[in-house]
Amino acid sequence: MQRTALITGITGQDGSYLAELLLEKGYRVVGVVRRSSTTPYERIAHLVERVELVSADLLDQTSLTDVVHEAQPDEIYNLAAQSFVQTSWNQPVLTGEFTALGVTRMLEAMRKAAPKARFYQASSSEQFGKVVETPQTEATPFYPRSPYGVAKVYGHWITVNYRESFNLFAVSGILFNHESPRRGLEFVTRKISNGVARIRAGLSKELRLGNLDARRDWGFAGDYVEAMWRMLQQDEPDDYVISTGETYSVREFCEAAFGYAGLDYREFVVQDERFFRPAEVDLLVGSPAKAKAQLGWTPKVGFRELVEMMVQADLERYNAQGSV
Ligand code: NDP
Ligand code: GDR
Repeated sequence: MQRTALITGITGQDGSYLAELLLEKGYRVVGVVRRSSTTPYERIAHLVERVELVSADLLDQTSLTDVVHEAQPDEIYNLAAQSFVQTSWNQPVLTGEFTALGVTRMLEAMRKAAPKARFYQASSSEQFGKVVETPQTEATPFYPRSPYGVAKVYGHWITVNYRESFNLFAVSGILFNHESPRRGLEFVTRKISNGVARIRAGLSKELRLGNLDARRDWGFAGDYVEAMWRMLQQDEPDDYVISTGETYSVREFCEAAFGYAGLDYREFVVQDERFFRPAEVDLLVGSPAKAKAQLGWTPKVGFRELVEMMVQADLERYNAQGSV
């Protein structure tokens, strides 16, 4: 019997990699897209013939319940969210509606329309925020530092609560930063790889960034969607940290990215107050020990390989297109 997966956020970075993975595994993939006057399917343009796209919005309970009822999925991956941390200070209420209450709406949709399905919630290392211990594990208490982080803590606990209250197979994957050539242009890694390519193409002379000393545990998105899938194949629902266990600063990312293109980042990177945050998460590093032991998951792509993959993709894009 062919299995069916429903993905919210299929047009996002992770949704596109997850859809590829599930199609390879023979799933019927149903992707939720929200109504727009344009068609923002850039990341899944190569997949649109192979997936079913259905229209619903995280803000609208009826539309979510209807798509779950119609698709009758075996697995639901709730990836949709307002996912940019900086924006969450400017749009805190909307972030709460999408990123926090949106999870309850999806869980309600599943409870009413497909209670036997398995549910994955996209939780985040931002929940650890001002970390109380290092490295962070599944047992580390949360201390979020942005409206986004606060909303994700809600999403995490409502998932745990629905599992315990209604005996649903609902899991929360606490994923650390994961990047790729498909990362949105506003996130720091892609901003840097794109900035390097623009400078190489003669389109920019500098790259303006915020806090260069912030440290992150960066992995490759293609590896992380594999972990999501594995979580839903376990006998019992449980929560997992997914990370590389290594940490690098934004400065080190710049050094590697500009270096790969034969440039010295110190000649181009300018620190700009506009990109500093009202409250910062200085050092996030996760322990993937439980994921390794129970899911048999380890990241395949290392830091340097990730940086080079991203810069190479942007260099090629500018070469192919002339300018963007
Ligand atoms: P993206 O920002 O690339 O994608 C977000 C997706 O959510 C898009 O498909 C977007 O649709 C969709 N979406 C936003 N609002 C709504 C709405 N109201 N109704 C329906 N769909 C909506 O995120 P990523 O792929 O990077 O991340 C996936 C998930 O994982 C997110 O929940 C994120 O918070 C979380 N996460 C990400 C990490 C990372 O490092 N990437 C780490 C930890 C957690 P549209 O294309 O129309 O905008
Ligand atoms: P993050 O990712 O907030 O960790 O959230 P982002 O790439 O935006 O920031 C990482 C760190 O880089 C510093 N930084 C800058 N960030 C941006 N965006 N732009 C800049 O110019 C800049 N300069 C320095 C930031 O201060 C920060 O410390 C991502 C998202 O995918 C979330 O959805 C997800 O939950 C977390 O990762 C885990």
